Amino acid sequence: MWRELAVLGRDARSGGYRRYAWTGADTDCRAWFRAQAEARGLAYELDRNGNQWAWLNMPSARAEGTESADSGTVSVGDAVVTGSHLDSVPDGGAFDGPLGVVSAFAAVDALRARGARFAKPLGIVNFGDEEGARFGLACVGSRLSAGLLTPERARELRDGDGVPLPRAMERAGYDPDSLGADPERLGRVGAFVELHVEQGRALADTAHPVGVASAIWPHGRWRFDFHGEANHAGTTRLDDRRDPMLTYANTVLAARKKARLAGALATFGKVSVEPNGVNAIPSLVRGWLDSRAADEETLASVVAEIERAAAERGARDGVDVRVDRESFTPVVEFAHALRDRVAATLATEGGAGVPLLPTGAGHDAGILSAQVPTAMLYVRNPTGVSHAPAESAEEDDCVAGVTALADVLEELACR
Ligand code: HGY
Ligand code: MN
Ligand code: MN
Ligand code: MN
Repeated sequence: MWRELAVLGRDARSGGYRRYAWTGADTDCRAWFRAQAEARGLAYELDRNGNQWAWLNMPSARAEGTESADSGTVSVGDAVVTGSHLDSVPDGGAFDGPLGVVSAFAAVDALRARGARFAKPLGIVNFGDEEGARFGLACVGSRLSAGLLTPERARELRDGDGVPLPRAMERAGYDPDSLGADPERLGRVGAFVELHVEQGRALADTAHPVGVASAIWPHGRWRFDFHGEANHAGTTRLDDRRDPMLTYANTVLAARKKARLAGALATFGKVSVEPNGVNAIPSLVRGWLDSRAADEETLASVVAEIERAAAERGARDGVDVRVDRESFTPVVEFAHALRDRVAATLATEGGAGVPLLPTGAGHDAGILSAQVPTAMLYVRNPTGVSHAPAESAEEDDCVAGVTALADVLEELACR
């Protein structure tokens, strides 16, 4: 199962993955998901936002305790759901996302082999466009379903070539008219457990192949537009230039300094330049800031300081700076009751506790946590690298992850 998936959307030169939402690689991954579901006799469903579901035992559309969809509120059903995403960042690793989906199917196989008897519906989900690599907003599928992204705003999203999200969906054979909150489907879910490769080195030097998530740092994306004046690289005196690249470069340095002082993170990982000619001073540099911190106050103040530094430098350079917040995800503290139950299930005999880890990485589990009790398991990553081809996980640790996930699902769905 892993091998079939591992060839899809892989760049032969870098060894990284380019599985962007609604592209051919994404379509191939979706076909793989559906085939895995059908091969196991699971009931396959595509929801209104293009998220894929596979049910071992289907919950009724209106599970016990679910209020009317018209009320707008999601109340908690009793289904236990696991899964993650199959899309990737540019040149992403093999595990971020797919490990959670493959482990979900493998855990269902393990539970069947154990002869588990399910007291509750059990489902597997593949959330669409988690990374936001194409349209700039992360977790589009789960945000739409949770009502945290309006269909109007989703329809305005465009990729780098100007293709609107609805057009991209249509081209991939999906109906963009159906986008919207899905309280009825989410209302079936009583617990969502996402398994994910660890994206740092927190487990790498421990004896633990698996950890449990405690919290997700608040994080967001800000677009910085630096407007200067295009001119000739060979004839414009340095003092006469209004060079936005200079302002941008100083802003990157300031971001690093401010983030370090505050114990936060700040990254400019994407930049575009106009007109992008070797021998012309740019007219516009557009850089995207990704910033994260342990709490929202720190994050807000770091970003404000970076904005201030950009404006001050812009004034010196004759460059006009505009900043737009493109997305923001508040802090997530995973539901304590579910987290503690998961941790207790995984504690070894003799009581060695499983590590509880906070992370700066965003996840669909974080988006859903506002409405559904969610928990996450992390599988050790020996390189600690993620969002790059060197992302890794040992086979034994992946097996330990599947066993842990199966134990947790059994605890939650079979009692
Ligand atoms: O960028 C993130 O934190 C996530 O992996 N989407
Ligand atoms: Mn990721
Ligand atoms: Mn991920
Ligand atoms: Mn010339």
